[in-house]
Amino acid sequence: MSKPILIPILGDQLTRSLASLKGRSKDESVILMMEVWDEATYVKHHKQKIALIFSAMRHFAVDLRDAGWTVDYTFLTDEENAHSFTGEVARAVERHDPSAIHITEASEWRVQQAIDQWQDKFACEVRVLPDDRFICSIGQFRDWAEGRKTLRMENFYQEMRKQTGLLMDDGKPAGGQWNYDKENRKPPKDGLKAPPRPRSEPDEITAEVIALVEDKFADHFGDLDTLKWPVTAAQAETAAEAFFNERLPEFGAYQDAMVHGQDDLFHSMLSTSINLGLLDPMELCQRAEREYREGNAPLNSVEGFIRQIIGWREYVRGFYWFHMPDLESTNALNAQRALPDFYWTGKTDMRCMADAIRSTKQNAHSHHIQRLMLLGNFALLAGINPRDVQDWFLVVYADAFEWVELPNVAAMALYADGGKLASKPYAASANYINKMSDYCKGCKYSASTKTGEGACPFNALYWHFMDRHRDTLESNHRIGRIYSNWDRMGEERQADYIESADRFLETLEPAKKGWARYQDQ
Ligand code: FAD
Ligand code: DLZ
Repeated sequence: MSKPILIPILGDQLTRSLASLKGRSKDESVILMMEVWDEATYVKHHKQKIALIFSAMRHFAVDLRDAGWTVDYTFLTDEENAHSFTGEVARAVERHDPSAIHITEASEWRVQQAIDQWQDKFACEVRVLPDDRFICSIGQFRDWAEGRKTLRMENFYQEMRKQTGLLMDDGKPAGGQWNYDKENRKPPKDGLKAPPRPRSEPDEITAEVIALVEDKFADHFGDLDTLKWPVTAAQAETAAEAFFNERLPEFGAYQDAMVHGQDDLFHSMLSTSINLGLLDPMELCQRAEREYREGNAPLNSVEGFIRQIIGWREYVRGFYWFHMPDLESTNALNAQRALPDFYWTGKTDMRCMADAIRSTKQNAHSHHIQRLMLLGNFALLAGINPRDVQDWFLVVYADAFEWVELPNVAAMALYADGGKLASKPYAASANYINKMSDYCKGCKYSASTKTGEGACPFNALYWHFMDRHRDTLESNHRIGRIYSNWDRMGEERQADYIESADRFLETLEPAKKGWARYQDQ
């Protein structure tokens, strides 16, 4: 081979049709895949997340080799491991003396910053290609966003529907409406159960990786023996097939429902596979549309699923790149409280929070409404500082990559961006949780008791939040009118709420250092 092209493939770029592989000849290319310490330890990722990524990377390397590519794979435990992507690329440049480096842009700002230095470091040409697995490029989003007073997912989503032609009939939205959100909020009926999803049992490669994680990352959060995420495109395909056949029809109606011990409900559980590149988001949307056209799934389910992907997923990705690096440090509500320890231990009498944290620990996953309306909502109401909350969400979920985690946490859940992403804070009292779940029935706290002993803490915290942010929120047309309810309560009742919330907040034990980051230890 004359001087090869070096093609580094990152841990979430496990796609055969990746931009940097397209049009490349196998004879002239060396693919570089790197397990590196810096990525495994910049936060103390859930054990399952590290095992999933390493296993999926190792399987992908085998798959590429089987297809005839030359793959240079560097293992975490190699004695010479350079710890960082840049260090590993430097070692690979020594080994292969490439004529050029071609890489698909990183999904995360931190990693792309490092890649942007490569042209100055290496003598050969460095070419960075747009990641065309996303439907909307970073530049396209910027063009759409620039000059707008407010960014709203709904407007963006309609553009994406028109651009992709998904669920469009003669230029109009299928069924006559763009959005069937109102039909995505059915409360769970008693005994609501979804069919179990297929689990991918660990093979030899995964078993090796599990042993590695047990050895090197023993003090990281989370259970490892429950790891069942797809680690190959074929396994992800099986998971997708099961979703389309068995759960998509009910996905729409119960999208916002929560049931104790039912961790997946009718959700697709495909985010890890999509984020790693094992499944193509556009193909999934096309398949969902086929299910609707063939009469196998109702429109509220199919539109809801497509909205999550070409709407929310694309929107938060564009939003992330549009607002980085400022998004990382934004704290519009000046929230300063430390994350409570129970986020790590699960030890709380709030049955809903305990269940969501149990599922997080056990599965490295909880579904959207648990993330937003329990874990996020509590942090918002209690005024937990965004840094702590961001770290927690980045650590604990197997699908957590900063480009998707940060906008969801800082902007959607915590309103820390001051309303750039969402038109109002997603703040809710026990009333909402009681309506949308079966959590409150068996809980030590009473959802209908507003203050004092035995009252659900979400009730007093809700008004504490509203009261302390009145100056900011009263003029918000979507939320401002609740202040007339607050005023009608009278001073004594208001004081009752504030005291109840304060008493509860005093009981919160701050998280011990060292759960999220090594440098805190
Ligand atoms: P489903 O409910 O089946 O939805 C289908 C797909 O739509 C998902 O797989 C995902 O790709 C996409 N999707 C749905 N909602 C969103 C959203 N808000 N943003 C982006 N994509 C979305 N998602 C991540 O992938 N990684 C994260 O780190 C992450 N952190 C989150 C933190 C908070 C506070 C909140 C509120 C949401 C977060 N989400 C994150 C979005 C969402 O909760 C997960 O994508 C979803 O729970 C994954 O489960 P699922 O595949 O069963 O999703
Ligand atoms: C999250 C993660 C971990 C734990 N380890 C690696 C790794 O060793 N090698 C790798 O290529 N990627 C890893 N990742 C994903 C990266 O941290 C990062 O999210 C992606 O490169 C996207 O920017």
